[in-house]
Amino acid sequence: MKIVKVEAIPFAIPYAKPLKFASGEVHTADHVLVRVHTDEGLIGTAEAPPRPYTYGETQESIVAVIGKIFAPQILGMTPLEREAVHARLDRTIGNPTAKAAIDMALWDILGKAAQMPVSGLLGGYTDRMRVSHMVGFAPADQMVAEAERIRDTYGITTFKVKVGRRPYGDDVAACRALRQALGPDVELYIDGNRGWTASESARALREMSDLGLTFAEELCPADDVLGRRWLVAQSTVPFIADESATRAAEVTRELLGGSATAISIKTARTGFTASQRVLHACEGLGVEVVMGNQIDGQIGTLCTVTFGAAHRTSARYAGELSNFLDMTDDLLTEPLTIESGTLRIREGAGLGIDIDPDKLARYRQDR
Ligand code: MUC
Ligand code: MG
Repeated sequence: MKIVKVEAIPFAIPYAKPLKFASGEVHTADHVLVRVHTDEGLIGTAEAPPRPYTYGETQESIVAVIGKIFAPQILGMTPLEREAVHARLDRTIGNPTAKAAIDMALWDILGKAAQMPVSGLLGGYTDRMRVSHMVGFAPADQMVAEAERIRDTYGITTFKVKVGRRPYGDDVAACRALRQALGPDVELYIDGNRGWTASESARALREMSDLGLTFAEELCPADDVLGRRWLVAQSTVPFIADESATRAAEVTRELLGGSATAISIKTARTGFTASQRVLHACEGLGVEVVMGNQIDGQIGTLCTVTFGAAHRTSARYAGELSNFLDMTDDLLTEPLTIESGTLRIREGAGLGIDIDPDKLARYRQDR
C-alpha cells in the first residue's frame, strides 16, 4: 500500500466565544485538514491547528510546507514505514503541527487497513477520558459563570484557568473566585503561557497556596533559565512544561534542567508516534503527564482522546478536550459529545473521523 496523495485543505470556522490567554487569542479555527491517500483507496485524516505565537506556523505555512516539502518526500512510501517517513520529515526543523497531522493520518490508515481502532493499536488502556475545560481571560465573574455553565451542562469538574495577566493579583482573585464558587471538590490548575516573570509567578503561587491547585503550567518563559529553575524548585505543585517542551529532546532538557516537573502532551504537535516517545520517557523518569489542548477542533480533540485513553499514564488526569464546544460548527458528520464530564473514543476502524462533505465545502478556504 503506497501513499499517492497528501491534501492540505485550509478551512475556517468562527468561534462563538473567542479564547484569550497570555500569548494570544483565537477567534476563528483557521485550521488545515490533512488527508493522506493510498493507492488502495484508504484515506487517513487529521487536522493541523496553526498557532503562530507558539510554533510560528500559520495556515498558509502549513499548506505550503505540506504541499511543497513534505508531500513530495513521502509519496510512494507506505504507511508502515513511519520511522522512515519521520526521518524524511525531520530533515526540516520546526513545523510541528504539519508533521503531527501527517503522522496521525498515517495511523488512521493503519487502523483502517487492519480494521482496528487506533486507540487499540496504540495501547487500548480505556475507552474514555475525564475532560478538563480551559477557562480563558475575562473578568472574574464571567470566568466563574463560564465554569459553572460548563460544569452544569457537561458534568466537567476540572478546569485549567488561564493566568499571566498584569497585575498578577487580578488572576489570583479570579482563581480565588473560581475556588469559592465551585467548591473544594473541583480540580483547578493554572496556565500562564509565559506571561509573568519568575518572581511574579512565585508571588502569585504563594498567594494561591490555599487554593489547592493541581498543577501550574508555563508561568514564565523557559528562556529565563535560572529564574525558572528557582521558581520550579519552590513550587509546591507539579510545574508543567507545555510550549517549552514540544519535542522529546526539549522534554529531557526541561526535566533534567529542573525547569519542569510534569509534561503536557499535545498530539497536535507530536502526533501519535512522537507523543509515545514523550510519554514513555516521562514514564521512565517517573514524571506525570497531562493531555493538553492546542485549541483543537473536533478532529484534533478526537486524536487527543484516542491517544490519551490508550495509555495508563496519559489517562490518569482529565484531558483538555472541550474547547471545540466554543466553535460555531465543525467538520465531523457525527459531532463529539461530552457526557458526565467524560469523552469517549470512537470504536471502529481507524480514528473514526468521518468528514461531512457539505461542511467541508462550506468552510474550506481554497475554492
Ligand atoms: C495551552 O495549553 O497553552 C494556548 C496556546 C497554545 O499553544 O495552546 C493553548 C493552550
Ligand atoms: Mg499551556
